Amino acid sequence: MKIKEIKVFVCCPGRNFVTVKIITDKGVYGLGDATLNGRELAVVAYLEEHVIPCLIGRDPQEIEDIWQYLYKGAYWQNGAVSMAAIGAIDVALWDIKGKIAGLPVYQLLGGRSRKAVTVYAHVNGETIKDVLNNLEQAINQGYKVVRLQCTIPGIAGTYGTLGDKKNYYELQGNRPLPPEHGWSTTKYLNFIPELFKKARERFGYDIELCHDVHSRLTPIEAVQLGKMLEPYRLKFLEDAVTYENTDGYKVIRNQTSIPLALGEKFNTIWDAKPLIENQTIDFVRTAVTHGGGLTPLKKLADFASLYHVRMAPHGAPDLSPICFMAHMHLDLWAPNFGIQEFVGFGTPELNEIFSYNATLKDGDIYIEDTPGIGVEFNEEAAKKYPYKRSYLPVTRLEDGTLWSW
Ligand code: EZ4
Ligand code: CO
Repeated sequence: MKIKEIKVFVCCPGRNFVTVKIITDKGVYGLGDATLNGRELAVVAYLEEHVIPCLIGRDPQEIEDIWQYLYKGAYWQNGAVSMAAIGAIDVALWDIKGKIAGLPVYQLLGGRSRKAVTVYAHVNGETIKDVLNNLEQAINQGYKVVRLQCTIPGIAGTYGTLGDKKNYYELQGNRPLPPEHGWSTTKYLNFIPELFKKARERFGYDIELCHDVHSRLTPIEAVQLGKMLEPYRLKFLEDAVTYENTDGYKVIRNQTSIPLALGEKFNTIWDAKPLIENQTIDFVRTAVTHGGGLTPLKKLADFASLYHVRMAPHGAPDLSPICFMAHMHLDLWAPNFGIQEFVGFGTPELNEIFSYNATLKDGDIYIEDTPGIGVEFNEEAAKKYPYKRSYLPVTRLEDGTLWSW
């Protein structure tokens, strides 16, 4: 079997997605997600100019060798652009292998370790009251784990909240230049513990709660937050500090018992290695798309399992349904799966382009046993929604200093 052609599609059903399709000489094809929010066309160029020419004529069954060839062979290994490109190729090859075998990909990874994938929902709002009312709805819908974010009074465009928008697709799909958001650590630390205090007072401790700081704090500020949140027993605090400051996580770890999640921006197992082996984090958030595919994520999961670190893949709306389904296979298999981030099944426009069989019941996702990854991509529908340049926001302190996003 040989790779005959590789196509790259960019579509914008509310937000941009980059999709890779590997077509073989036997007619079997595979799909991968190469979406890198705000830098989509850099990945397209990386694929079209540098990756695809090397792959035509190769045996698509040699997933490991192709991964090593693209990663080590480039000499300039890692980085967000290259890993999104390699990740998409890798997932498309697993999709092909599953189709050849007639098996869903989780079977190829080692079979299922659980009946379904437990997810955490996003709950947010403009006031604590709004957030708690939305949390009540989420609990009634059956969610067992929920991420709480609330607008901080006096902070324009607080991370994780929707403002007057209905959903994340409406929020983030049309930003021809980066919007500027505000930040004040003092206002944040004075406000956010109250949200979790009120949530526990009203709903008790059965519902599991998490929170995403989005790398806005310094290590010692994260210690203060961790200590203030300890009584409310979070499942995890995500991205307390920017991931480059690996030693900063030791500062947090040594002083608060709050569980820590990190890694949506990791590109390789090497980014995660010191944090895992020093046991400074509890959940790894690396996505299949941004971490270079299922091949390295399987290794990351096995490595993390040695240290009781669990997998909690990034499930933001700027990952396509192909990544979502790849995560379903990874999560069904990984013995050290923790929790999957989930922001809903998307918009009608998105589902016109990508179709897949997944159902949500009592906060768990079930997938159907389809060979491969289990996603279909409608090329004609994708053409109706052409690429639109769009950016993630930047964050500034009140005095104008550019802050971490
Ligand atoms: O930063 O979607 O946990 N989810 C997040 C998201 C991501 C953006 C960029 O991928 O932190 O908001
Ligand atoms: Co996050």
